[in-house]
Amino acid sequence: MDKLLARGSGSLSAAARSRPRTAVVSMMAGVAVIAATVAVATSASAGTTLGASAAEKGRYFGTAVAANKLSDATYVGILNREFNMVTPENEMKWDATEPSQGQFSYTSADRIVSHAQANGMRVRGHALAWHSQQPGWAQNLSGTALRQAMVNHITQVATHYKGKIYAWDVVNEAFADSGGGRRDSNLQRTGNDWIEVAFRTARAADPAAKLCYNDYNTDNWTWEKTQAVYNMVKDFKARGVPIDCVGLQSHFNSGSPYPSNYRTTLQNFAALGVDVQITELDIEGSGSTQATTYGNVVRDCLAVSRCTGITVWGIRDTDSWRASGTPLLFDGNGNKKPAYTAVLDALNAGGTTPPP
Ligand code: G2I
Repeated sequence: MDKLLARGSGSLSAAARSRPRTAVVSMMAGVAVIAATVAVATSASAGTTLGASAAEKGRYFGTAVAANKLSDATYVGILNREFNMVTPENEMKWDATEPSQGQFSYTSADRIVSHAQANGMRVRGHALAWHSQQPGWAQNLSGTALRQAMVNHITQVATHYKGKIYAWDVVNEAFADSGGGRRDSNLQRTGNDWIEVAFRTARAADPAAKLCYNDYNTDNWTWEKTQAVYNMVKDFKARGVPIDCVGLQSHFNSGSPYPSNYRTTLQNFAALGVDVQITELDIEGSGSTQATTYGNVVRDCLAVSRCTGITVWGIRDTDSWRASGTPLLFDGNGNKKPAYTAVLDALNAGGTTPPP
């Protein structure tokens, strides 16, 4: 148990989520009875929800959450039952948190963080520095002024959430889709060191948060973009730039399919001495084909000891940024899809082996 808690695993959240069910008993009985009831409730939920099953493997299972859906009872019911990590889908981005320069706005993001804390879920922060979803004032800056604005933004936001974030996507999508280089952006034009400056700034503001580099199309080991990110992480580790994790977004579809070497990619990043997290998983398709791919992704993560968790990019297909591709685990009515069952079965396979 200590080991699970020390890793900050979902065992804590499984216990937390069992509390409402035990409330009546708790009022009537003594400490020993409460403890026994919690234990029974916890083991009863293990293996039957994504979060509890992932926790049994020393991992988390998360979802992107939109603050404006927290009033949707079906949505919240699934969220609270199945997940033990959340990522604000848009609410922590630069345009949301600093709409005017130096004026910070945390209402929507705070709502998600409060919901997570009240329900025993942890939070992945997304994202501190990104070329997209910048407020207009930042889009219009360049050079030293933009660099200073980025540093101030990271300092302010990471300080506001200090102690509440399991992992930050410090920098998002900084590499070009082809050619093996950086993506051109206003941030890139402030100097090639902008990424390491972002990581050092985040570390100074919240030393306990894991600091991640997050990107898409970095799943196939043979792709130039994957190699480019790998080389940056290797360089950061060699030079002592503070980086703790790599996020593979893993948005899969016919143009960017699940690659057969995905496990190799996870293993190779992990071998650099960073955690690997699947941060925005969605897989377009339906039925058994989609379910098989979801199961493969879960099995790949479980095969790599430093693959510490999986986050899907939304709850129901209708919540997805790619809704027409029906890429998620629940249908529009909130019913479990075959993909859900494949994920749960993959998480439960092999019994209750201890976390790696
Ligand atoms: O594009 C999928 C994801 C790729 N990786 C980074 C993620 O941050 C990104 O998430 C998506 C959100 O799922 C969308 O919800 O990021 C999009 C923006 O880049 C989000 O879309 C935006 C719309 O473009 C806006 O028009 C809208 O106001 O969502 C906003 C809030 O609903």
